[in-house]
Amino acid sequence: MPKKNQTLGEFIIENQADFAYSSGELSRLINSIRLAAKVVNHEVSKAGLVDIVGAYGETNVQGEDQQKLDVYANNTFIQTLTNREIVCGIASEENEDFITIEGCNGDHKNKYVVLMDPLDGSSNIDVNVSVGTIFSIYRRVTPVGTPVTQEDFLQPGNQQVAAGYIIYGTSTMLVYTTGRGVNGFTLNPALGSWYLSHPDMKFPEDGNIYSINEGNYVHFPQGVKDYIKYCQEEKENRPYTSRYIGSMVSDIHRNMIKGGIFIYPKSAKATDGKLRLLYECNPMAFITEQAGGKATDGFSRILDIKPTALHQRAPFFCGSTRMVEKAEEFMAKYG
Ligand code: AHM
Ligand code: MG
Repeated sequence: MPKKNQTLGEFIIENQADFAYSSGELSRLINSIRLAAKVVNHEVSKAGLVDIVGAYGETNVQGEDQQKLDVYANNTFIQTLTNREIVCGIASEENEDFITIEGCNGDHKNKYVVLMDPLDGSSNIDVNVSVGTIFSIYRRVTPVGTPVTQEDFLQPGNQQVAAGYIIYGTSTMLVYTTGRGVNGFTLNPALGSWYLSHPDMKFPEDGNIYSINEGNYVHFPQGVKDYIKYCQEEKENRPYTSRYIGSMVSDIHRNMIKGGIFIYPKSAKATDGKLRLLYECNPMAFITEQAGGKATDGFSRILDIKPTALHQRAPFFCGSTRMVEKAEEFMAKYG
């Protein structure tokens, strides 16, 4: 049973058994992610000073090149993981292809691959709205001792050994799962320590918040249009509340705490939806299921989709189980 006020470091040590095939490698990997997250958090929190120190993409007053924050986050996570030689490969939403990491003396001995969206919702930075980092960890399927291949990254989400997100919000939180529930840690920026603030997080089984970009309404499938009308109907505990930040990590984080559904459906404009299966949907789906919620593409389980391309997209229905099931009922009417 997780203890309150525990630090993330203490939690990892105490829960070693949670890490499948525990050789310490996965613990070290999570440790590297928490370090990179602190570095990115420091930079994100200075974003409002951009007019003072110089805009991103320009040279600042110290003569240093200011990187765009999503590029900065991408480089920070990649460098932190690469320098510690604890993964054999990284795939990022920001990179066209995956990166192979050779390991010590080029021995390709490391077992894990990381897939990530280094700064999700980055269009929100300019207006001081929360953004997030999403990560997903798998054991490689190709033999240790050889370079990773695309096959190691194109595994269905049900093979994830860990997944998590960092939310750079009013406080900064790291929420993750290793397949035994979901725990949330809040950063104390003065000390640089993450404290267990949200042990054993659970989606309420039902909720009253729906999160969808209704501006795209005319392009949505009929099932989604009907579900939106259902949410707005004056009946039982409805109408529901509509909340859409446009930063998926924040929208799903709020819904996990309060009870709700997040939908990014396919549309006439985006025939497979917008969100990326490997970097966004799979990790959020794993966390959601581990928190007792449900994540589908409107018809079937996200985690059972066999990926065919690194940057493939998927429609995403995610949240409190009863709400997702209700949305699926409407979807099923139109096949
Ligand atoms: P990004 O990875 O380019 O930041 O896009 C993902 C984001 C999600 O966080 C968010 O839910 C969605 O895009 C918002 O898209 P839209 O503006 O189409 O509603
Ligand atoms: Mg994204």
